[in-house]
Amino acid sequence: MTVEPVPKDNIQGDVWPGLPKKYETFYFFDIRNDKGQEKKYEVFKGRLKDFIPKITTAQQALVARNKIKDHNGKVTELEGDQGHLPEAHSNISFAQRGLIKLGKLGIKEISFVQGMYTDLTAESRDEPSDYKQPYTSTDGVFLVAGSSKEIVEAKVKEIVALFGDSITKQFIECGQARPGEYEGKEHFGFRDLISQPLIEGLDNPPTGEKEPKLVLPGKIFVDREGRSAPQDGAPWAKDSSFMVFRKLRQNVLEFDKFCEGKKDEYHMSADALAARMFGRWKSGCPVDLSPDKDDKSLADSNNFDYRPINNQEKCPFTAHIRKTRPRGDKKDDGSPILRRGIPYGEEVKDDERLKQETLHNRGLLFVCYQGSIVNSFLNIQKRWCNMRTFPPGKYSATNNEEPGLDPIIGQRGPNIVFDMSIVDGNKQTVRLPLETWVLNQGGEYFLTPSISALRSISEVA
Ligand code: N7H
Repeated sequence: MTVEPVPKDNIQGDVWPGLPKKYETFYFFDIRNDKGQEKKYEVFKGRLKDFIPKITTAQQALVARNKIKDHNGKVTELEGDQGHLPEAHSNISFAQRGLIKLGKLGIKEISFVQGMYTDLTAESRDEPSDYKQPYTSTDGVFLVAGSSKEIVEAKVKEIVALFGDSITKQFIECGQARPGEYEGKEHFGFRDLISQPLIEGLDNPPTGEKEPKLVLPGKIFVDREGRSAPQDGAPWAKDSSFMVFRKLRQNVLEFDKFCEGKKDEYHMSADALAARMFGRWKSGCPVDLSPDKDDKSLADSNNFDYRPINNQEKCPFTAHIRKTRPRGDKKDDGSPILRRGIPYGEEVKDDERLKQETLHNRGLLFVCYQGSIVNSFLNIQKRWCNMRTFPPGKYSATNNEEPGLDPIIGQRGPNIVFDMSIVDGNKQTVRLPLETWVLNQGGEYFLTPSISALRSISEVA
């Protein structure tokens, strides 16, 4: 049976295939009342109608990416010199409180309805003090991505002028690809955004035997085949996707110092220890395919599945990429997310190197899209990364102890030992105590409406 494909002109381009981005601004806004009219937002709706044709759809993003590819010979999310293609692209997303103002009710996704702050401070391990911006009063966000700071800033100005007094700026977050040889790498120095779920009807099927299979479109888009959460109360939302935004600070010097400090005890180089924690070497090469050295010829490889699955000699059970996408450890790709993040903050500075201490805020503006936050992001963060017992059934290979937490994004909790099981350089299964190198700075859940959903939202009563 063939799956009905999601129309590329009905989805926003950052969801799929991803907007080309060297620089990106997230402009968080509040929707204002019509003048003198409480709880009426018709002016905003009118402006939104004018904005819809300016949104970069998936179809247009594909064209833009291909143009860059032709220009450079290659392009990944963050790679490639786009210096000669001065373009900026915009998308828009709404938090639940924005949709309520606009009269668009019926979304049943519980996490989205209550928002990230409530969801993750009440029922998971975020602390209220993590939230450094007023995320709990944000109605929506414009996402503008492009080839340079100037071009993105000009586009933001254009959008702000279009919406005029129908919105108030709350705050902005800016990300940029790292410079020179570090382009495409995040601040710990690892290449990011190599592996993404491939979607039936949009992507070509994987070619490698061990690569994860295509996922049904309903895993990423609302009300499509394979849907993880029915949205029958909101038929207008078809083809939309839920966006998770999370600002994650990275303490790079502390991470490096830890690996250097532990290398002798674990009988491997600092780079090898770090690679074990991620599941890939800095180049991107999977440790499951090359456990002892970084083989750059495998930097793009996605052809691995951790089999035999009750063995962690090559890749620890709790390595970041194994926790977040267990491949052979699970029957199917149960919680797929399309990751579209970008680094923020400046490169590590001399004063920090001198003190061996992080003094400036830098990290990742983490963004991911999915058909259900509960079944994807939340499941990954809360039930997999934060749980010592995941993946299950590994006791015989971990000296009858629990596998441990995700060393990169696992969050400490009361009475929880923060460590992981690992096979050291002498082939001994031992515990590695962990420190916190990634610190949450807050975020929010959004709906990235399809173009048809945006038209429906913009209908003036
Ligand atoms: Fe992770 N990093 O940039 O160093 N991540 N991530 N992530 N992550 C991955 O395989 C990183 C975070 C996933 O398909 C790689 O494409 C950092 C959150 C998933 O095999 C690297 C942070 C969540 C995958 C990083 C961070 C995820 C993945 C290897 C925080 C979800 C794909 C590149 C600051 C809750 C797994 C690659 C697969 C890969 C990094 C956060 C999920 C290098 C630094 C919050 C699903």
